[in-house]
Amino acid sequence: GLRNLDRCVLVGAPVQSGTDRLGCDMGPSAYRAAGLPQALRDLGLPVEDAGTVVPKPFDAPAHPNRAIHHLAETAGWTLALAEAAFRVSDAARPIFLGGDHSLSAGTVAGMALRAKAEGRPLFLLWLDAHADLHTLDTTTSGNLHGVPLAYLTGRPGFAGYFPALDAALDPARICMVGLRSVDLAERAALTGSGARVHDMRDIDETGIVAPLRDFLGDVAAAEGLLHVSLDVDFLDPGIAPGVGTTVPGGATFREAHLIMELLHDSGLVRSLDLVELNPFLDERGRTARLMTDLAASLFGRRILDRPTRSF
Ligand code: EXY
Ligand code: MN
Ligand code: MN
Ligand code: MN
Repeated sequence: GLRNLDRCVLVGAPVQSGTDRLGCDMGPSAYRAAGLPQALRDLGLPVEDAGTVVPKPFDAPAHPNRAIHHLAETAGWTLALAEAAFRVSDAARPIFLGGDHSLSAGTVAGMALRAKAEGRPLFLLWLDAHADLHTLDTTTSGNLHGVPLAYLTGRPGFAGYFPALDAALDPARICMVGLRSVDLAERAALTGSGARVHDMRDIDETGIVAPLRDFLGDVAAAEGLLHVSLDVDFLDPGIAPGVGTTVPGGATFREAHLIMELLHDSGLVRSLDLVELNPFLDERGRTARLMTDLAASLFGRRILDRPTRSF
């Protein structure tokens, strides 16, 4: 589609209420310090800075699971980010600068409504070492960055504690890549869910190209739009140390760039989350710069010109 010609809109989402570490609220500044706006302008893309979202008040009762922290604050971010995403122009591609992965509860919900307003189904590519599929009842860490996909797919127990969803996301429209740390309760939810799940063993055995091309072909066939949610911990900690939940054996620099280039070639990407960067844990900004490079590849940066392949 013509998606690649639209302008980019940077939306600051300094959310850290989903983790029990501080630092993710410095993420948006770190992307700006790493030169993300200029890297996109260097590609000839108009770049608009929509500024920084602030959480809305959300009156949630205390939850019986006493491990959960910052529930009302995180639900307030979800409400604010869903509204911010829904308000994005149909001629602009938002890049949500996180902030921890709980922000995706809002951005994906809002983008699904935006896509619906444009008459298109929203598909989701979840690049992450983790499934983020805990419910408020199954989480043991109480960190709400581990629940966004459960909320978005309508798993039980969120009503009253999180904003009501317009519609649950059909797991058949979700592709997860990079899994290597999945808790028991999440495995049960994944089995038979209908989501396409590619853990790191799949990537090692079959590579990323075929499963990604297959998924993108289905998005194109459904005249859908794609939201990409890129968690820093999808990448190997050796190249991306600036994150609080590192898991050994992540994606390499080249695997990640290849995914971004295939996504750009598809012309299907509507929006992007860059999540879980914690600059306090980074090493002289190298993780912020890597994520900036990956975003530039997603928006079209290339070494050589080559014919793009339609899907
Ligand atoms: N599953 C673990 C938990 O629920 O605490 C780890 C979650 C990490 C979530 C990060 C954002 O990907
Ligand atoms: Mn995550
Ligand atoms: Mn993760
Ligand atoms: Mn905790």
